Amino acid sequence: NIKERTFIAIKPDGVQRGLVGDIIKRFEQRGYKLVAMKMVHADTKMLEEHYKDLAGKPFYAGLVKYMNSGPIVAMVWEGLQAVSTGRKLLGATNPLDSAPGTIRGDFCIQTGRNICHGSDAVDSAEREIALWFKKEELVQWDHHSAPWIYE
Ligand code: DAT
Ligand code: MG
Repeated sequence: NIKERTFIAIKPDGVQRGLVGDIIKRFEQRGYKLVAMKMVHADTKMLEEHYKDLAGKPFYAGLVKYMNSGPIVAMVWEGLQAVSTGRKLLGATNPLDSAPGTIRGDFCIQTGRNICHGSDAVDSAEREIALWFKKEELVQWDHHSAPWIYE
């Protein structure tokens, strides 16, 4: 499905460290289409909802605090297997296990400061996109290189 969408976010550490451009570039140059983007300083309620599946984890409170510590850049990227390939572009959750060449493998060291988020499945991507974006914020446009990216 070349219309598959994933929710990608640059976390507060990625923003503070000046990595916004580098992270966007990885998705852009791979051929994915940006369909929504905004900078937002998310409140605790929003972040608790975003990470509700992790509510029982010992790191949950620290995770929400970290995500609330500054603005994030929230994005929706579209294209063939955007969800699973997006996760590959990000690298493993623990940056020490992330391969060099991935975003985490190139730019960070610890799980609790792993600079980016990506949806882990098509259904969670749909939930996260609906949580972070209004319908009208998802922009309909034609990627001029589509015929050069897809046969
Ligand atoms: P991912 O972000 O790769 O989908 P996840 O959904 O399991 O990973 O966890 C969400 C975030 O929570 C993760 O990016 C960083 C943080 N986290 C996960 N496991 C952690 C741990 N053991 N210690 C500290 N933070 C952790
Ligand atoms: Mg996750």
